Amino acid sequence: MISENIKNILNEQINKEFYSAYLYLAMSAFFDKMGLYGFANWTKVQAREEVDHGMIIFDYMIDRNTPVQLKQIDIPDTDFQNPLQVFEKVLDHEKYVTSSIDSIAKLSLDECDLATLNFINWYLKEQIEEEKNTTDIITKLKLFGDEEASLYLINEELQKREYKKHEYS
Ligand code: OFO
Repeated sequence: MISENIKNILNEQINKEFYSAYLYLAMSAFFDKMGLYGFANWTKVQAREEVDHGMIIFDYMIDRNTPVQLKQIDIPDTDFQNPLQVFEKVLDHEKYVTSSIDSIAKLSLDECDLATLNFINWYLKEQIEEEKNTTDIITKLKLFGDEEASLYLINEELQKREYKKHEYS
């Protein structure tokens, strides 16, 4: 049986994952408007992965016979100016999500809920990848992003990202 504290923190995390999807969709719309379709594609694919992250927690709670409480999703930040500034926001956001996942791991440990600890381990690994992918894009933007030709090439690279349903493993 999942404790009240774990139930609450998992419900909050579902909300954070769906907020992440909203945030990436807002970014995708911004890039689309700028004509940066590769950036728009990358952020839209990420939005779909965030929905998968939320659904994986949803399914875990159902499997553990724990009540799911869907909370209101905040309006995402839309103060976007240019690709570098947007990806810096992405990194800040993903660091915030990493700290929430860390809190779930810590609470699971404190409460000796080893099943949830084992479950959340997948998210800990996922966050390492998300922060790394974002940092790589920021590095490229800082090195080359000011030149139009380079921005075009980065945009082409981001266009290649394809959505694959994120499966829990
Ligand atoms: Fe769900 O990892 Fe990003 O936010």
